[in-house]
Amino acid sequence: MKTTNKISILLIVAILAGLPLLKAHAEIKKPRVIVMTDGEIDDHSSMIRFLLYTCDMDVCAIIETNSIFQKKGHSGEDWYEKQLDAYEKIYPNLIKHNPDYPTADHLRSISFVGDEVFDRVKDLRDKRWELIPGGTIMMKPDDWADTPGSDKIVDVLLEDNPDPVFIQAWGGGNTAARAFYKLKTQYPNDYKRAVSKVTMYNIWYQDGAGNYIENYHPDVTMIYCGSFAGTWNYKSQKNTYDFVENNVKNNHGPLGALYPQEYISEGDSPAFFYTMNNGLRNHENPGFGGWGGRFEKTDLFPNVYQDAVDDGDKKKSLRIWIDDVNRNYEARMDWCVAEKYEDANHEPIVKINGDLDITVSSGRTVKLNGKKTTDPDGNKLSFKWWQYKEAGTYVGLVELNGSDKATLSFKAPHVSKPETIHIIFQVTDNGKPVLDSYQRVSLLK
Ligand SMILES: [Ca+2]
Ligand SMILES: [Ca+2]
Ligand SMILES: [Ca+2]
Ligand SMILES: [Ca+2]
Repeated sequence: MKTTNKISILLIVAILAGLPLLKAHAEIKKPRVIVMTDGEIDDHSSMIRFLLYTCDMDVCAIIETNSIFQKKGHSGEDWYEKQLDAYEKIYPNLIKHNPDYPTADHLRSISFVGDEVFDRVKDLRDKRWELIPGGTIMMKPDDWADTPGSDKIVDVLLEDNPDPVFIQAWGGGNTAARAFYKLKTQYPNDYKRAVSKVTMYNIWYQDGAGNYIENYHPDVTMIYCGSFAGTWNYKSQKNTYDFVENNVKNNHGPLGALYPQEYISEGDSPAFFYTMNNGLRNHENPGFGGWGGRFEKTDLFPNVYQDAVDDGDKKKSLRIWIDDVNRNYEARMDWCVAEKYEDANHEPIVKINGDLDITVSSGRTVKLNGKKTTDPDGNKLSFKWWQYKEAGTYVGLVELNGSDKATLSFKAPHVSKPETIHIIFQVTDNGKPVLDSYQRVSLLK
């Protein structure tokens, strides 16, 4: 059959506005997240950063668990309680910069202890290299006791809310495994609806839950992140001693003062970078890429993803954002102590005119207008449109006209089958520190 020579191109200019700082952005739905932390020392560091981004997410629960590395867990200690107390002290200041921060009492009300049973992980550390997608199932949670943490997961997933829930395993996933088991056996009519909402972002599989969930709960989207190692974990970022000393631990309030390490060391932070509401739409699709990295489907299961290898480099998709992420953190730390809004920097508010899902034909000129982008501090803005090549299926590079202007035009290329192209509109201010916001344009043709 003869194919038409006019190929349809779907241009999706998704609203990827900057972090929703102002009320004008209240319509953007914040990702619902559940954190599971094993309380390792670098989890303490990640939690401090996480707390400063709770205004950008809908935090449903924070659950303390164990892992094959922290076999007894750390809920019996008070590291987390101390952080919430410090957060409470800076809260009056934080809300001057973003009114959406939850109170410390609210966070306390959604904090739980989950699975910290030593015997379930005691023999697994030696087998940790087998705890990968497609690995052997080494446990089943059938006869385990429910925990306050697993029951909270059940409650959140049973809610009559179809929006995705992002469960982050900073440690083991046993608490979630038990929750999924309970849903399957005690709520069979709700089970599929409940677990289909879940994307679970795993920092490795730090117990037997990953391989169990892959096989027994295949409707759960599983992300296996191994590339945190070498990008965000212990000492993988060079020369961060001064950053931590000057921008976190000293003169930035009681929360920063609790940062337990002398350098940036946050192996688990990519799990919540994935749900950053920063315009990159990272969490809408594991293949999109963003602060939390980019992932490709394995051929083992329909809903299991692992680190994408971009340009032959598994760590590239996390590494390209590290500077942006840390400068943004520097500004958040300033919010802890800046008495007035004007005394700290805030991200640009990115806006692209018109429909955000656009269909165009091959050969047509696509015009995108980001002129309504503003900065809440009145900073000077610079613009960069760039093609996120790995995120799209189209292998070529598109010629972008005006890539350093607020408006962009380019010609939609001719294709022989449906393809996608992702264009990022990156807006950078000239405040201190310099901050970026983004908007993604995805072209389906
Ligand atoms: Ca405790
Ligand atoms: Ca951890
Ligand atoms: Ca500072
Ligand atoms: Ca600014």
